[in-house]
Amino acid sequence: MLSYSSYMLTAVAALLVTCNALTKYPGIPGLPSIPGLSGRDDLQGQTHLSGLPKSLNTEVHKVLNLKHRLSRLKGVLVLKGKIREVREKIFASNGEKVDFASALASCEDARGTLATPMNEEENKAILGIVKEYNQYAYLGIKIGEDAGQFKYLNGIPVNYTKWYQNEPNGKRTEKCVEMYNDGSWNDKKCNLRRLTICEF
Ligand code: MAN
Ligand code: CA
Repeated sequence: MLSYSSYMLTAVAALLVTCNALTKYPGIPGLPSIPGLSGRDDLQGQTHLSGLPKSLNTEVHKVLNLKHRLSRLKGVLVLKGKIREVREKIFASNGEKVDFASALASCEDARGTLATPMNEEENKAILGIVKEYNQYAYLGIKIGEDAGQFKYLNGIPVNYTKWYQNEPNGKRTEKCVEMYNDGSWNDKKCNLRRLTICEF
């Protein structure tokens, strides 16, 4: 009993550690390695993870292969300007101008939500898309019904803002927020057509 559960613990720990190291792991057997990465740290050339039964070792390598493949696909999307990445977030647009509810619905249909800048870095990434299409965009921020406070779509009050001078000025009549093409924000009615930018 003890040996089986300790096996599983070792296996899970090894899987997590290995997955964690994967961003810099080019050493998938049968695949070309990435120049500039070498040495034991990145597991290059390691074909068997010690302490793992063969079947789990195979599973670990399948996961590593998938992660490696995903990071290459991500490279293609970044290269083609289809996505912008900020840490864990990915921003992308379908290029369509629609009202707030439709924009949110299309982001959610794609398993994302409307782009919601939580800091300057994210605001700049979204601004990049606004500039690329030269269209203002709705953000994932709405006025709360109660105190007229602006909130994220999960109901939490915003803790980063980039209001244009003298905004917000809609006095509860402008319940949505648009991003201008300098990255600043304006409270705005929700029924206009604005660029859809999602985050994933
Ligand atoms: C328009 C609207 C408002 C905005 C003002 C700024 O009236 O876009 O939301 O605050 O312009 O002058
Ligand atoms: Ca306004």
